[in-house]
Amino acid sequence: MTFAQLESLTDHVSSAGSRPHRQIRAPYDDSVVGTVPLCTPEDVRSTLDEARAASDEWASWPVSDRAAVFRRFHDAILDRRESILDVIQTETGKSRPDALEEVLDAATTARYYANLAGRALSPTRRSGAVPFVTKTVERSHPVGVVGIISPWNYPLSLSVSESIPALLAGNPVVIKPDEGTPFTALWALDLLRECGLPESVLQVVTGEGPTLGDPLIEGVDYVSFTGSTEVGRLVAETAGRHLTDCSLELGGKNPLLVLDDADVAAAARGAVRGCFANTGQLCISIERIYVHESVADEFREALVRETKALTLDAGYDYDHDVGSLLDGELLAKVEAHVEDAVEKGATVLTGGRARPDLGPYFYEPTVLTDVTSNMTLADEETFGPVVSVYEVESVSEAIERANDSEYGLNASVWTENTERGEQVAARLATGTVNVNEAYAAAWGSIDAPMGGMKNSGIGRRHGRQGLMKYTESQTVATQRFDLLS
Ligand code: TXE
Repeated sequence: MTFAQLESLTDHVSSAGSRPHRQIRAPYDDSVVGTVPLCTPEDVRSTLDEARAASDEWASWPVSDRAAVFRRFHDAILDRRESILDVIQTETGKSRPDALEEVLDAATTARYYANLAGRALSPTRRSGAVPFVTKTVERSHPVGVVGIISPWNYPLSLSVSESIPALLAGNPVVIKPDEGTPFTALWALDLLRECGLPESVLQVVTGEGPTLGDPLIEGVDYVSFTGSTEVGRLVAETAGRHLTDCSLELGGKNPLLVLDDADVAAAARGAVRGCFANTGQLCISIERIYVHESVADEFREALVRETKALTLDAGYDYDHDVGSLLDGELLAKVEAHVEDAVEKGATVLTGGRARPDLGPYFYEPTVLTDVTSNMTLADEETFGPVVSVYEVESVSEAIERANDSEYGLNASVWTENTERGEQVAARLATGTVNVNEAYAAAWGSIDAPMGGMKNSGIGRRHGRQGLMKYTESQTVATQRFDLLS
């Protein structure tokens, strides 16, 4: 898409013309690809007023009419995928296959919730206090206006896909995308309006999180946040002061366990996908591997071979597996983590260096060993293409070390005995566990909840929970005294 086409998307942002603008850069080459308005707290408040004014009308739409919008969106986004893939890649620098995952996620989410909403939102008969005399019904009402604060790593999935269940439940939504990656959400907003979504029902405010966060959280009835644990705490504090419900999907330091009876070649292939998908900038990405000593040599060798086989480059085609990091700040963090580890005695098995010849923020997929607890990356999230491999003597040790983290988002277990894998899964303190897969089984299942334990967050997305969190349940119990007399 051209500069002018991207800029025209900002017509959807309230007060767009009159505000200072921020330049948006393409990570592949650091070129400026467009500018977006920096909205003010006042813009957020007026956008929320507009959303609130649209609440009753939107809630009065039959669920089947709301669902029809998202069925059209499902088909439309797949038809126009080449265009949205270009936008996602332009502003994130990710590879084409990684961008495609987001588009498929948006389409699947639209279709899944369009099918589920009618059933899930229908009034449900419950047991009455006095059987036959009390008719007790649970109803699901929209929660009100929903605010979504989303990060840059999945600019479509974590903003627009997340808005779909909220909208289907009858709520207007205001999205605040990450300041550096706003065009994806604006592109999808444009398409949703074309598919019949009324203008005030979904809106996007662009600008800085610290400026727009509080006015957004203070003015909504539910906040969905995805981002860092640090900012998640601030969001929860503000929401708590206003007794506003929220869900938070935060960081991770996700472990992968290779048991002594694993198919080692398959585990290595799975680990490579788990560690380096989206250049490691993925909340459920694998950053720690615990491998049983009896298969450790074979596993390390296979992991290094598979990692070296990955292609790293810029390009708007399907020729490359791994793309760029987002920006210089993230590159500096990845470099600092690896340098600190190496200085303290870690060994680089492959990778371990930036690739300025490919673009300003490229970093090679990196496998480390000899990592010890005094190194920053031992427990801090790197959020880049870096994984540490540790040898363990037993399954119990692997489980104990996997659970020894402030985070609890995702885990992976590899064993030829799937029953054993499920037993290990039950002992892992993470919101999702993939047995003989690294992350795709849980991420790919739109019908099952995903989210974090411990400092990885509160609440779940996907599945029935991902819809019902955007509702208030109301119990109506009607007594029929005439039946008693
Ligand atoms: O996140 P931030 P960043 C982790 C990852 C990454 C680190 C920092 O480790 O390196 O967080 O990333 C908005 N009130 N994850 O800086 O700052 C901001 O504008 C309200 C894990 O991008 O948390 C953006 O829209 N909102 C993660 C969103 O919060 C505020 C994904 C996320 O930004 C705000 C991303 C404030 N005071 C990062 N300050 C995952 N789980 O996938 C900022 N924001």
